[in-house]
Amino acid sequence: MKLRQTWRWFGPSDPVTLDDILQTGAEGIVTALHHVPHGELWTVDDIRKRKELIMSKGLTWDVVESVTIHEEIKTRSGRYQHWIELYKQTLRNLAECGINIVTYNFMPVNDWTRTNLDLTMKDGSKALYFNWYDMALFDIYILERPGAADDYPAEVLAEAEKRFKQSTKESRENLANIVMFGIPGEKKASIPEMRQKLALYRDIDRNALRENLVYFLSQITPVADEVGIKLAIHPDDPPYDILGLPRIVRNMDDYAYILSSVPAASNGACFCTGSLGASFDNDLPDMARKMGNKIHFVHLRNVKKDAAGNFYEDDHLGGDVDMYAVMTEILRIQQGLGSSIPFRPDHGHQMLDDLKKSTNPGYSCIGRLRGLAELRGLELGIVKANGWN
Ligand code: DNO
Repeated sequence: MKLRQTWRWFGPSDPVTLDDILQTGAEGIVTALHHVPHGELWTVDDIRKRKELIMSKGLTWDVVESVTIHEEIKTRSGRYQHWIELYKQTLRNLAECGINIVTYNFMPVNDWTRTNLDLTMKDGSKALYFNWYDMALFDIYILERPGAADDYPAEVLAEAEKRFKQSTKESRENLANIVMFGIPGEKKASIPEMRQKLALYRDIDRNALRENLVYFLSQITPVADEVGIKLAIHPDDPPYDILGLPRIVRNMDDYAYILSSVPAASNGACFCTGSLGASFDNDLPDMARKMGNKIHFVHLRNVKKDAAGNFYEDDHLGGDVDMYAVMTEILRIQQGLGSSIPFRPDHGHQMLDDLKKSTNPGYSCIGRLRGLAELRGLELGIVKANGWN
C-alpha cells in the first residue's frame, strides 16, 4: 500500500486554488478553518461547508492542519479548561463530518519561525531561511526582550550588533514582520502583543510546559479515541529554544516522552523532516523507525545547515535529510497498516512564474509541485524495488 499524496490549501483566499491543486496530482487536501480565532469552536456547519467545497472539485479533506491550541492551554492559565472543552467538541464535530487526522503543535507564542522569506538560490528560485544573527538582532534590538543577550554566544552577539548598526528602520520592520509572520490568513501579532504573550511564559520552564502538554493530551485523547481521530503533534520549527521560550518537541527523546506519557491510540506524531532535520542531533530514518505506526502524518521537506546551525530550505531531494532513507522507512511502516499514511510536499521554492506572483511564503504552487513530483517518483521506485505494491 502506498502513501496518500496530499496538499496544503489555506482556504478560499489561497492564491493556489482547488482547480490548480487538481493538476498537481494530489489526492487529498490538508486545511483548516483559518478564519476561526485560535481556541474557538469549529461548528459542524462550518466544517461541512468547507468539506463540501473541497468535494465539489473532486478532492477530499484528509487532514486538518491545524486545530491551534489556545495559549491559555499551553500556559495552563486563565480559562484553559474552557478551551480544552471546546477543543474536545471541535474533535467530535470533525469526526462527525468524517475527518479523522488532526495536526497541531505546542510551540509557545510563535509557530514556525524564519528570518528571511526570499533567499535567492543559485538557480534564481527563492527559499526560506533561518539565521541566528538576525534572530538575535530581532530579539535584542527590536523586541528588546529582557535578558535576551544572555541566550546567545559571543560570536552571534557580535555579528548581531554589527548588523543592527547597519540596519535601517525599514529593514528592522521587515525583519520583525518575517519573524512574526505566522500562518497565512490568521491574525498577525504586533511587537507589544508579542511582549505580552512572552510574559505569560515567565514562570514556565521546559518541565512545566511538558506537564501542560501531557495534561492537555490526557484530557483530549479519550475523546479522540472514542470518535476515531488520530492526533499528530508537529515538531518545533526550528527545533531549538528561541526568544527565551522552551521548546519541547525537538527530537526522539521528546517524542518518546510525549508518546509514552499518554499511551492512547490517538496520540501520535506529524513527522516533519524539515523541522527535525534542522537539528544536528536528529537521525531521521532512525527516528521514523522508532516512531513506527505512531506517525499519523508526514511533511517531506529538506534543509541545508551551515556549521553555526543557520539553515535554508533546499530542494526536496537535496539538503541534509536523506530523503531516500526516510521515504524507505515510512513506506516500511506503511506496509503493515490497513490505511494510507498521508504525506504532503512541505514548502517549496518560489520559482518560474510564481516569482512574478504574490504567494504565501513556502506555499507557492510550482516549487511544491516539483517537490511532489520528485517525491512521488522516489516513492514509486522504492515500492517497486522492494516488491511492495
Ligand atoms: C509550516 C508548517 C507549520 C505547521 C504547524 C502545525 O509551514 O509546517 O506551521 O502547520 O506547526 O501545527
